Amino acid sequence: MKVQKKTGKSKKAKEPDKFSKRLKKIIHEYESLINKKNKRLKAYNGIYQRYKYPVVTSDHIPYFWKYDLNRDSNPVLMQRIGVNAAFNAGAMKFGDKYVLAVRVEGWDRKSFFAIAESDNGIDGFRFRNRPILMPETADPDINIYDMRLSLHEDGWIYGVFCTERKDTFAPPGDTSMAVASAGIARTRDLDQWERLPDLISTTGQQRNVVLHPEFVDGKYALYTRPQDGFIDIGKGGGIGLGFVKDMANPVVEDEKIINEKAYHTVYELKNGLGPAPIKTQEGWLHLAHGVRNTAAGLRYVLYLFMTYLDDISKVIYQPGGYFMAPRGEERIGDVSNVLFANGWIREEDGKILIYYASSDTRMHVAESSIERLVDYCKKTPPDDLRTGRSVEKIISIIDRNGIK
Ligand code: M1P
Repeated sequence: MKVQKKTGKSKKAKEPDKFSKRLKKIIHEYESLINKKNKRLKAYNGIYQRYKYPVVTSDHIPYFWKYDLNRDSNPVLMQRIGVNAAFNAGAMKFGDKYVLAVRVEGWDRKSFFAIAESDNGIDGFRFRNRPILMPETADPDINIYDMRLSLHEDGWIYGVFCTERKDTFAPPGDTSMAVASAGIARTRDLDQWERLPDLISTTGQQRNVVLHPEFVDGKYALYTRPQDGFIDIGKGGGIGLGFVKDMANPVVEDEKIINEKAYHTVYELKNGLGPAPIKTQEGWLHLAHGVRNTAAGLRYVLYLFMTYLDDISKVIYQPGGYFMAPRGEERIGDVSNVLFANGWIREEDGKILIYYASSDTRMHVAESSIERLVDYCKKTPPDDLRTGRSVEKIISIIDRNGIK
């Protein structure tokens, strides 16, 4: 029975207050997070500098995607929709905004894309009001993820991403066998997307497919990563390059591997291109991920390489080892020990913002420049694939430093 106060009002009359208080708290926490200033970390190797706070996390998802804000249908403001992680974002400058096409993964394990924008690229990332409802092909996507954005010289912004569907040849009872293909969509405003057919490749499944931003001999050039199975690469050994005459009929021709996986390297098990390469005066600069196996599971690190300006199939520089590896809190997450990058932005003054995800959970930014990254590629010793050679390189630096 409700206790009546002298005024005659029941306790229930206070409920709307609780609702308003809770809503105010939710909005306050959300706005405080978005408005939190980022800062450069002091630790610096001369090559790039990390920033302290993640730039996008699952907590950056707008509260109005997660809560039904109607008092009648949700009187105690329970969360109705959940987001598990926000990671593996494509990136580009769009007008004066720094834009991330974030892989958002819900509590239901389904990933989708949503655009987050910032004025300076290092903090203040705020999602647009609605996620992208990606148009489907005749064969609906079960999951989509890891979009690479390429502003192509044909004038379109392309988003190339992985589309995953159940393997129809899976034996009865196998509920995890899947097929990965490259989905393709294009847009002018990052809001309205035109879906094109999925990439047609004869080399098996495809993930980590990236569109080169320029025509090559009048054709679209795509970096691929053929793989025999959904997880296992098998014979598909490395980052490939193939050509497509028409993106509306994307059949890959002349696909060949240009950057191989290799024994006892950081890309021993598999590798894959990150974002679309950046053009520099000395060649195309590429950021990729390399994977090796360990007793604790797979370890994903980032590495760089460069290809010729006039022959994008030939690697000219490839520093040995990794460029970036998981560090501190980055090491822990849904899939621990993973750094993955599929977005970077080049500023007019040569600054480069590298957007990387840690452990399939959240997004970070690190800062460098064209000058530094090209110097890093040219002057860091390559991997000579033998321990003795690695020691010789250290001794050679010690000698050049005049140390006895
Ligand atoms: O879990 C690490 C990464 O695994 C896959 O990448 P790859 O195909 O190179 O192994 C992808 O699922 C990627 O999204 C994920 O970050």
